Amino acid sequence: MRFLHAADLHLDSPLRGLDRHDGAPVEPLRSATRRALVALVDLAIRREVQLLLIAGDLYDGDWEDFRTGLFFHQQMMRLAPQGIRVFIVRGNHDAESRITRQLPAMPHVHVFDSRRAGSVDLPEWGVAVHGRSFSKPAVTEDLLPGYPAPVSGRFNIGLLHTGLTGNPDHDPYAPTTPARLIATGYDYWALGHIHQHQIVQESGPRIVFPGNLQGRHAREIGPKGCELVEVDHGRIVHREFVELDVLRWHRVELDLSGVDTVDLLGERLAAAFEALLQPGGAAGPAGEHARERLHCARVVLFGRSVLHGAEAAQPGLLEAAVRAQALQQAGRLWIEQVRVELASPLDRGALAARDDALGEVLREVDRLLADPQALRDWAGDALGAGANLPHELADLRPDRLDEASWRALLLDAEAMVLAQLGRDLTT
Ligand SMILES: [Mn+2]
Repeated sequence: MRFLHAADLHLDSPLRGLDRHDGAPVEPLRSATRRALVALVDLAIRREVQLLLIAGDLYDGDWEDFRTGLFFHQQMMRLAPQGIRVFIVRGNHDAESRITRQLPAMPHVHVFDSRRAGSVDLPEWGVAVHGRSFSKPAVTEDLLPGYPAPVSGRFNIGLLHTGLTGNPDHDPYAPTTPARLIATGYDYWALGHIHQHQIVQESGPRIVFPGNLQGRHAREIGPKGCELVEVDHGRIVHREFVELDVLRWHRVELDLSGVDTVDLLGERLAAAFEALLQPGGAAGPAGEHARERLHCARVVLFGRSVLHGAEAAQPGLLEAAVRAQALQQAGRLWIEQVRVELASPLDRGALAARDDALGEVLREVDRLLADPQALRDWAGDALGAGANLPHELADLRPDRLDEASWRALLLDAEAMVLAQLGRDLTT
């Protein structure tokens, strides 16, 4: 007997503003959760499983219209002729009270009740499945005490949407402990809610969060998919995590210490992107599906580099360099965001201590940063009141800028000075 365990599909999850990014692949982003579901159903058919388990948050929230529900129906109907049964619990995102629209039930798809835990015995496969849905989004009590005793002689599977003992990224819904899961005497706990793949316990019973099926934004990085489990005579004889995400999120952190030209930056980026997209690397195993996968990266540039000054002189330079390099990857890589966290290669502390004009400038910057009123007075003296600014730029008048803006301007100016000096001091 084989089964798939998936959770947190968040079907038709909205883009959360991603489509506003420059050059964003809007359609691939928008359809990703649907295509991952198609990949899940493909896998169920190809590997000839008997059961598909979905441990909550199948939907992201109430359907905008009936299309979301119809799409799910359409995919589930592909499983019916194969004799594959589907078992679902509702989670906080698709709790009974949240989903107002409804479609007719499908005979091979069982959604567990939210009022009490229920069981379905499947003697033909030697399996019993137990579960309970969320009635409302914020379930704060432990749902476990209501779960039925294991059916003797069966491989007992429990479905539960739970924050378990707590996770900083997720609401602590339906909290419970591994010890209590173990005490039920079940053989497998199919959990959902935590979006990161996590094997809570290898065996006795096996307790697993498969993670979400498809990452939805730049913080949900790495491979996403489901668990495939094979049971023989009541024992797990094989298990694997199968990557099903059609679009994968990455965080690329690049240390630019010693990288002092845009060309060299390009070389470093090319190497980093090649490594990322290489089959078997972060891009996942080789194969047809892997080649079709789109990769989305947030790039963080850090370290001490004179490029810090080049960026200060020409804001946007480094982001443009990163995006240009990503374009070399033939449409397989989209840069979601570039974060420039570079520092000047010069030892600022040592420079500020110098007994010359440069040291004096840096000491003056420090003095102004420490004293908001002094900064305001100095800026007023240096720039005047801005009376000559055209009307449409009135927001930039010195008397209208807040303290944070002044500090940012001052640091930008310092970066430009140091960049110029950096060139002089390092050549
Ligand atoms: Mn959830």
